[in-house]
Amino acid sequence: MAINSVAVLVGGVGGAKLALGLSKILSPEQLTIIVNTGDDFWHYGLRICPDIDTIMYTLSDLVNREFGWGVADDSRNMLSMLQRYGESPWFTLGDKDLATHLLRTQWLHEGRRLTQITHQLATALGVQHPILPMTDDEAPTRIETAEYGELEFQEYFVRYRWQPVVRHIHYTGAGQAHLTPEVCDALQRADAIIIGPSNPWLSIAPILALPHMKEMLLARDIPRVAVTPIINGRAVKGPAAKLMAELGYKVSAESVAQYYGDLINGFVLDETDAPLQLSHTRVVALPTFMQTDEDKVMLAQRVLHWIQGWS
Ligand code: FO1
Repeated sequence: MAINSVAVLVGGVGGAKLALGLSKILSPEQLTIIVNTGDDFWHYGLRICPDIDTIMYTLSDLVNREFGWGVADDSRNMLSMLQRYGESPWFTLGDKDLATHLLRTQWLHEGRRLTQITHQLATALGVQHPILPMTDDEAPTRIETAEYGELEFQEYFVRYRWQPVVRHIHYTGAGQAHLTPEVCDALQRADAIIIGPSNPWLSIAPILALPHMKEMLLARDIPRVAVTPIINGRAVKGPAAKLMAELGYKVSAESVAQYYGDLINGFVLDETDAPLQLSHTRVVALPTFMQTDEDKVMLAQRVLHWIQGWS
């Protein structure tokens, strides 16, 4: 099967790693990166879009590789000044990163769409592959916790370091949000869909919660492949394993595949994990743990090679 156009759905640091690998193999005409915006929020009057920026900084090689987000070699003068004013800032905004949020916020206030803004920012940083927000509308994910009731996503994730027990996740706003013409076009052109090794409940579900998204993914008979974020019952990074247990799932790659259900017809398991058989879904075991850029390119290559072998 020839693969000429891939749409990859991502959010967070794990998804950015695979997106980087794919971007090293596929041209900007062949790859579209569709990004979760459920994590986006307003903070000190600024619009922060963490997952978009993580992809943008990763693909432009500006990313802070230690954290996986933010800009490398950034300073924190603005945060120090906030502290002098008596604030206790819990969300780290580096001085260089701040420029991204300032421009984005100004352009949003001028009435421009997040899709256009993201294109302009990414292009200025030298990124050629299309990075598309899942929607131009605000569609915040909210987390219902045992300790604090309902929290904004970043309060749960950063302020409370994802320690509260999650009772429920609300994809607030997603139900009223609209798919953009750019996302629709990418999905209609794609001859393969890849779901990155992102947190299924926090990063991918907000994308899937958009009206018509699932129907669009299922509309054509093409490979729809998810890459596991769970290896040997553990999350590579972040709260995926803890969250799964709290939501009542067995913490395993199999649970991830079952969660995606009919939406996928292919699943990439880690090669060190127990073999898995799924009805109606092809399974392949590959080295999914990505540390170096070579690992990222290798995984992307092997996923594409696997899909190309489908009859
Ligand atoms: N993650 C943190 O754990 N702590 C932070 O202070 C933090 C700041 C931050 C600033 C800009 C940005 O683009 C991302 C940032 N992140 C931070 C990462 C981000 O909140 C999460 O990784 C995602 O929302 C989860 O996908």
